[in-house]
Amino acid sequence: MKLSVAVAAENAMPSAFVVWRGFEESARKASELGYDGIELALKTADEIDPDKLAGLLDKYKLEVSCISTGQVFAALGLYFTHRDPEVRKRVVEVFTGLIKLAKDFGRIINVGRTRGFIAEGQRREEAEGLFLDMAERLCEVADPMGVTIIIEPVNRYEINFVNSLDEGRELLQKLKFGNLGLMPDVFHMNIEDDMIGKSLIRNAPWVKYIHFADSNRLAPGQGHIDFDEVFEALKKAGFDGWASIEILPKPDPDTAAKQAAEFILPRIKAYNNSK
Ligand code: LER
Ligand code: MN
Repeated sequence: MKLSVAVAAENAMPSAFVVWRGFEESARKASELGYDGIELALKTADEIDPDKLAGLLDKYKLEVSCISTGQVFAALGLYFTHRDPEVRKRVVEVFTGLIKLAKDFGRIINVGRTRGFIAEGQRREEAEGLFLDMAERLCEVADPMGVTIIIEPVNRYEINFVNSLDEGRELLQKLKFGNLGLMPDVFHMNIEDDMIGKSLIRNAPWVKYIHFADSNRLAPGQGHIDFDEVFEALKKAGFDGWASIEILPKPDPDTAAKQAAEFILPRIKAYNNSK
């Protein structure tokens, strides 16, 4: 398992849910704290110059763990279940750009709030149908580029569609693509899933990446999530992917990132040594 931290562009909106902003500064600080990579929260592919990014990664000995797309929803208002086909067309365009970028950086794209929601007056079946159609179109784009699309179950207070890992798995099982999986976030799982460990084990084949935050969304170790249970379950699930720190930047971004690294990195070291 490797550890990354969520970062965004300097000018990302307040709704960008990341620890640090500004790619160069974020990369430098992540590297200093011992992170293996950065998770890039982008709204469009042209927010970052691929050559500059490659240079940064090389300079700071980091990898991109994943490109995350919360800003596509929060800043651009684009999502899979939108009833307007023109909006869905734009979703495909924006995602195609991000998938092309992911081909060279991380090979994983997340779909969190961009999956959309069940709108007022919309039937669940309609939202689900739109979601499945969009997921299929994007898997077809991503598959030949070796990019995996991962769906993140998000708690009911943020969205009303795909809240738990079981719900996510049941939905994805309706699609016949190998480049599709789940991105559990233990903060959301603590609200929605029966037991974090049991759910991770039950959904093991679908778990491709994981977000770490504590129950209060502060750095792991600052709340009441049992991370020993999480690591034991991931071990039983045979997980060997990226974990990413996605927390509130409190009390300040540097302290939060340091607390997370100091709590999680020794556990990852023990986890990797116990193979
Ligand atoms: C995104 O990864 C996430 O966890 C959401 O809660 C952000 O709103
Ligand atoms: Mn998350």
